[in-house]
Amino acid sequence: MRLDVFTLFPAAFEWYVTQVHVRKALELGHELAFTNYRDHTPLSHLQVDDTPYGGGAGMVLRIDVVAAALEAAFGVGAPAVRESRRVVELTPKGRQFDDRLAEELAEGDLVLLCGRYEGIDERVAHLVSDRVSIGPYVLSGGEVAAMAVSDAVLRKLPGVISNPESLVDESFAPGLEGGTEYPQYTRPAEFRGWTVPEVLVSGDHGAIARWRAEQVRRAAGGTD
Ligand code: 6GU
Repeated sequence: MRLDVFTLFPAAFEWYVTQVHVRKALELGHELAFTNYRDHTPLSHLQVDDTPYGGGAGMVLRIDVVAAALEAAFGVGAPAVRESRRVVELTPKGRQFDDRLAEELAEGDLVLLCGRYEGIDERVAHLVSDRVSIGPYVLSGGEVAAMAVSDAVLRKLPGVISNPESLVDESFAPGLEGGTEYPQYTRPAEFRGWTVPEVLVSGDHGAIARWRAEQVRRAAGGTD
């Protein structure tokens, strides 16, 4: 897939792109590109935002700036970009992101539009296919949300997680019927009197599997 992130702060992603699963995705031939809105602004003085019509606090990212950045990156009219890929505005007003949406977004090319300030001019609705939030709270910008979304999406690409076993039993995976993962322990077997469940050190793989399944059921609120 090709993943394009539009942001005023590409430097925010410098650490993120060094992560092993991101590098793995690139090795597998997937593409990751960052576009700084400011590099393509049609306005003078590198302006990208403006005061809100009707008054009020803060600044709003301009729609002409967002359109120019999309056009520079894709070489087609901005409204046409969503004909070939999902174009996602990251906004606290969006649909809440979840594992299923991560699967969906991993199916093709993807654009993530990060807002800043008070967000993007509402007319961005003409350019996007989706509006996505990562939870019911307000972040100062879309960058942290874009990292969360792209992290979850890249993990869905075949071969990005080298041990496919980690995906089978991962939280929310169908193997866990939408539940969260069972608890994990490692050495030491005892620390300050805190021990690990006996069954995990028993070597009885059947018993371990049953114990883990039980933990998943309990976490999901099951009764038996
Ligand atoms: Cl996607 N953006 C911002 N700015 N705040 C958020 C969010 C996104 N999701 C939750 N809060």
